[in-house]
Amino acid sequence: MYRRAIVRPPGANFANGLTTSRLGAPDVKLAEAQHKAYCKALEECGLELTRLGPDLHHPDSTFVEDTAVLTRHSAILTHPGAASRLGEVAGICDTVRKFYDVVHQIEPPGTLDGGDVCDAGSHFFIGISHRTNEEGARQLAQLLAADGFTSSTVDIRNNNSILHLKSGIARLDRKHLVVMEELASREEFAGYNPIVVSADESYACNCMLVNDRLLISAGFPQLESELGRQGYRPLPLDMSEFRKMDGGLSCLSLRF
Ligand code: CIR
Repeated sequence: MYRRAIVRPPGANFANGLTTSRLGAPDVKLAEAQHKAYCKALEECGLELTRLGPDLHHPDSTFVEDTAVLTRHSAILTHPGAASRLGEVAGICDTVRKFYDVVHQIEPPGTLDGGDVCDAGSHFFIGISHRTNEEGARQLAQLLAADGFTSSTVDIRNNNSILHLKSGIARLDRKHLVVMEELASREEFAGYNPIVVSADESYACNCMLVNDRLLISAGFPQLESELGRQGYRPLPLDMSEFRKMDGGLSCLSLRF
């Protein structure tokens, strides 16, 4: 069960953030409205929100998930792989310390984005991507191991359509993993019943189970109905403006 989440709305310069998508510039007002709806959905799932103010020094700072990995034992502040995002960590640190006595930090030359870290219960999948390097993954694995968690890496550097591991997978529970076609046959995920997402709905892989609801991007009917068939309760949210900046549902919050 999650009880809390940390969120930060997009700032007026959100459109100046990093992106590889060719979907055009985001409409900042619409992004703000979508962010409000996202926060409301988290509250409907029973979470108490800590709402940070917009950070105009960092246009990507609404994607708070990349700045920390929060487990039931400790918080691990990351060292993001994009230079323009490094300063975001200082902006989240004090908030994380309010909730965690034990706070670690990924140190250079390690780089790590929270979007590459998939919490699978007592195990963590760590994506090696163009943002998270092997040294960052090694440091995280060591910190997790000290708390009794196991971990394994998943190299996604050849999967050009995804920025982070969690752009392509979502672990729902002990049995179910939502996974994009390209990653579905990876041996790392043997042991799960894969819910394979077709290439045309791949963006929707980044969904998240928050207590009794499954938050999913709106506009992906095949995955939404499949999840319904499997007994989940999908709660669709419009993410169009965040998608334009390569962001998904999970990136917009730190849940714990
Ligand atoms: C970036 O390129 O870093 C941002 N524009 C998007 C980050 C999305 N975060 C995530 O998937 N965890």
